[in-house]
Amino acid sequence: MTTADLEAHFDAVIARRDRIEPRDWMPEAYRRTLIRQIAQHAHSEIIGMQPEGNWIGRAPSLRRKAILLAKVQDEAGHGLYLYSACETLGISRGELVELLLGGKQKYSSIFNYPTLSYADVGTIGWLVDGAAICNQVPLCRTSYGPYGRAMIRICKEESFHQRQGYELLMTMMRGTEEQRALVQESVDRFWWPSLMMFGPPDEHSPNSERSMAWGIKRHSNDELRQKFVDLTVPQAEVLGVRLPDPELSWNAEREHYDFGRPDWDELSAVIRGDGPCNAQRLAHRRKAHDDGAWVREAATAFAERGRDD
Ligand code: FAQ
Repeated sequence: MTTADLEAHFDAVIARRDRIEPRDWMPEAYRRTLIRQIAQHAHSEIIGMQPEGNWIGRAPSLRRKAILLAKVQDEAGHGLYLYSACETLGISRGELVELLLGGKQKYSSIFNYPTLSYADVGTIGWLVDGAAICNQVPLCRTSYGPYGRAMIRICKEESFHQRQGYELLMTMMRGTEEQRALVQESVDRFWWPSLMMFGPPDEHSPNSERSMAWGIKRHSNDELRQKFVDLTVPQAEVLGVRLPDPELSWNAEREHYDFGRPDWDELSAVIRGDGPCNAQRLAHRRKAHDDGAWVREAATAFAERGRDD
């Protein structure tokens, strides 16, 4: 087959919204875009263990501690499925980890914000996992097979995480005045950064057009942000918390909520590495990586011994 034939085959698979699989021919730019997005996604899951991990030792009951431990372990699992999906594109997990630790690949902006109170565990479940689900459910139908299949399982678990966060906040809202104030304060801090998780507005999203044409992304950043707002406002009403946006109101004509403009300069700064916790998150990850060197060495030695036997 000529390159033109291969390209035509690739284009036909994308046009009928079918899957590209690891052994199929693909344009180099498609492969590079997938590595960038899947790696960023995997790194987010791994770095994303830190903000909630901060509260494992201080969870208020054994039950809450067990739930939080299980949730943080799930995030590790998501990172591993995603690194595996990325490896099918011809890059190793070791290389991906080096790119993260060297600051050459990104992870989600949201994990550069601190978790200052236990209510943040609930808010992360409700808003951050909620935003992650809005973004990730369409990725189950992404054009690259291994990524889409990894997303199916991840979405099931994220949906459970979102509900545990909402249940935690609901319990606190039924508690004391002080607990309700903690929830409100936490929602005030996390609302805008959660909207920023969907990425820059469409007119400033350099990758969207190409990624949507290739079926990697099925919806634009702004479409998904709107969906998240529409789903979340009624949940906030049931919970009894105020979302910190004076411009938030139902638009009967559009049949969507109108909402204010996130601070895009803040998002750029956080993506650049100047967020409140960027340095701390990477330093913690580098230390964990160094501390775990003996485990990797032992596992490699064990695998080599197995080969000799
Ligand atoms: N943070 O042209 P676009 C989770 C970068 S969920 C940091 O719009 P694209 C679950 C972007 O990479 C969180 N960087 O880019 C969990 C690009 O960089 P470049 C992870 C951002 O790719 C919950 C540049 O800006 N989810 O972990 C962000 O088309 C609780 C221009 O942007 C995913 O990764 C950002 N928010 O769209 C875990 C989902 N936004 O070109 C623990 C998969 C943009 O310089 C606890 N990813 N950038 O390399 C996606 O859907 C897309 O990659 C977007 C960005 C929508 C994030």
